[in-house]
Amino acid sequence: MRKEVVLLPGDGVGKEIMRGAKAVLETIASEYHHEFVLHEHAIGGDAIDQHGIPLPDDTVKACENADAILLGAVGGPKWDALPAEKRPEKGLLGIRKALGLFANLRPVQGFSPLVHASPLKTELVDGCDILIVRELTGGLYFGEPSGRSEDGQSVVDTLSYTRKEIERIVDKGFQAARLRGGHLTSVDKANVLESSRMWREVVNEKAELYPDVTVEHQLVDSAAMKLITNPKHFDVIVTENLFGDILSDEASVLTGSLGMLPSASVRTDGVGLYEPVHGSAPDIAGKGIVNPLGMILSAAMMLRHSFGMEKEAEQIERAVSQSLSDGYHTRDLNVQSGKVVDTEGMISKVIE
Ligand code: GGG
Repeated sequence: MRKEVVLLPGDGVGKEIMRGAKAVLETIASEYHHEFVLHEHAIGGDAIDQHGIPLPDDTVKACENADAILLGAVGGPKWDALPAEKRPEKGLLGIRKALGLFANLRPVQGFSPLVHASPLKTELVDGCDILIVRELTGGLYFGEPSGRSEDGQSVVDTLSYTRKEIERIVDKGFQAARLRGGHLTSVDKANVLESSRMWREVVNEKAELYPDVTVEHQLVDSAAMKLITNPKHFDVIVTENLFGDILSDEASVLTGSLGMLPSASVRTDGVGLYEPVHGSAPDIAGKGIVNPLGMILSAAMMLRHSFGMEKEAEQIERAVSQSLSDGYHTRDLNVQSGKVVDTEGMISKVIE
């Protein structure tokens, strides 16, 4: 198969982890006789430095024409003083919006060699397998008005959703729960927020269409607590943009490191964007020590979801698991035994 893939390395550790994705794609291409044509474009702070804006038109065009997109990370202190609309993060939010990528799938799956890497008790995390389905193009991150008053003394952000936007993401949650044989937890803040009350109404309506899925509602505060006190309670979690962003970082504790989590941002059909859940990690950028596995696992998700390459995706996941079983890990993982390797070392082990 021949596939056109746009690479958006972005900022901070973005370029270092993208090396890992490129290396696994090259290896898969040569083993399975595929051709991945890789086109690199700028986004975030990198695009601000090169073109003065976080999301240049040619990046959007290239993404629209691609078969899939791989993104590293955006943001960093270098651009902190910029006004909100010019910041690197606007590039990431903008590409999701421009492509209509409303559903962000964040699997939280522990690799057994890392079961002791989590600060939580082993019996809590062993066998954990959760999918967080996060709404990605609405809510507080996009609502208008958003900004600061002229005198700088007040601020506003707006949490808005249309019923249609809620329906399509809730459907994604139910479909995912159905495929996984079952249980959906809808997370909201319906005791306080009007948007959450509509969210709950939609979930109850949709539940009738998916009688094979058991559904429960949880308030986000208690869901956050339960995620680390009883994580095995959860199978699929569906939630709005901000709650999903926060809960998925929290859930990464179950896997031992935020550096382990991949994600897929998709729409009903067409192009998908794949990126690790973590950000640009400016504190370790350029040191060659970042964990590349979240990025490599995102490339595996791309092969599976966008190209239907199940065998190839499984091979990458097995290679990651094998490298960890062989004792190799980056220093973000709190593993007592084994060998600490740098980013390149980890990439080489997976390729091997
Ligand atoms: N790879 C994810 C990333 O770059 N995160 C930084 C960020 O701005 N995240 C906001 C979000 O994911 O909505």
